[in-house]
Amino acid sequence: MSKTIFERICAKEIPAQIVYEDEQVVAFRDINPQAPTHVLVVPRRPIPRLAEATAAEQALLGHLLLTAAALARQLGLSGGYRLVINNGPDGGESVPHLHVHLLGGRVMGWPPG
Ligand code: DGP
Repeated sequence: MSKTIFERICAKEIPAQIVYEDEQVVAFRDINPQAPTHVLVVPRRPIPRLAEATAAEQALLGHLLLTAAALARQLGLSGGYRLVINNGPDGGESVPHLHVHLLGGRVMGWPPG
């Protein structure tokens, strides 16, 4: 199987504005930002999407969310922010590698599109 674009970013094979990384996750600026702050937090392990995550990934999923919350603090999103996980075609997922969108720096509308 060929690598996903996010695996290639995690491996530094293609450039991205990385804002955080550790042994489990990498966070980088979205190439097409939908808010003044738009960061993607991705597991290094290429889980295609949330629906395919298993109980074995429970700790990793928690780490993804806690990393997003820590980054929101670090990036100064004190007024609030939104986390989004798009799952499957109806959910608007375009890259088949699980990722959490961290969006902030503006007031979010509801319902989302
Ligand atoms: P989704 O639609 O939830 O699968 O979101 C995928 C996001 O990934 C989308 O907001 C654009 C972003 N993206 C796609 N390719 C690249 C890339 O090569 N670099 C970066 N930084 N972001 C990318």
